[in-house]
Amino acid sequence: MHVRSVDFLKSVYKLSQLPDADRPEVAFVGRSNVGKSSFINTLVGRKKMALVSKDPGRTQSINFYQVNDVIYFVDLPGYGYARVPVSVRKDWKGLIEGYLTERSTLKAVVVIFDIRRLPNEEDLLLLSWFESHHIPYIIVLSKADKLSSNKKREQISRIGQLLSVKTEDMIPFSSLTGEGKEATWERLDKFLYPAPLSA
Ligand SMILES: Nc1nc2c(ncn2[C@@H]2O[C@H](COP(=O)(O)OP(=O)(O)O)[C@@H](O)[C@H]2O)c(=O)[nH]1
Ligand SMILES: [Mg+2]
Repeated sequence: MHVRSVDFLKSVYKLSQLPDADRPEVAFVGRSNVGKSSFINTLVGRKKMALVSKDPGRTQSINFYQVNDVIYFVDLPGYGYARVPVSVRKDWKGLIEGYLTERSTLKAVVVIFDIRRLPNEEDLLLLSWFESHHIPYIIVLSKADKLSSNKKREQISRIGQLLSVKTEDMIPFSSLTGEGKEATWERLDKFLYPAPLSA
């Protein structure tokens, strides 16, 4: 995908504020600090498109961006904050789960894990939640430049085992080197523009 334009559209705090579901969209999710903003920025070739949130304890929004005016990129609030008050977490849950289950034009969710961390129970729950709701997802392993190639292979294999995902189905990514950018777009394009069933 050649990205010609990226424009911030709006921040959504309630389901009633969602923009019209009139084009294919991809959503991005990951823990705070996993490299989600850097990943999105690298993908679209912009330095500072995604908003960088300084305070994960505050209520966050779902942020919509238009890419080439034909698709939406949707930046979801992070998950997995032990310090967030229960009431705030409930609000997020309602907003994010409502969005993910009801959005007819959502083609795939990109789930970002730090390649150096082993996924925990919460990460596994997130993926099984996607499975049970038939929401397609892509796994990206961020900060791949931080590991040697041996260590990287080892880590990809361990993460794959834990998640029951084939190693080739996960994309090692680095916003520093650009590794994984093309592979991610190839995968996304298939979800955004599926081949017609009959020619
Ligand atoms: N070495 C390296 N650092 C990264 C990479 N991606 C993000 N970071 C760093 O990780 C920190 C968090 O990144 P950010 O994109 O703001 O994460 P977010 O909180 O998930 O949006 C920042 O200090 C980034 O510079 C990467 O691919 N390689
Ligand atoms: Mg961010």
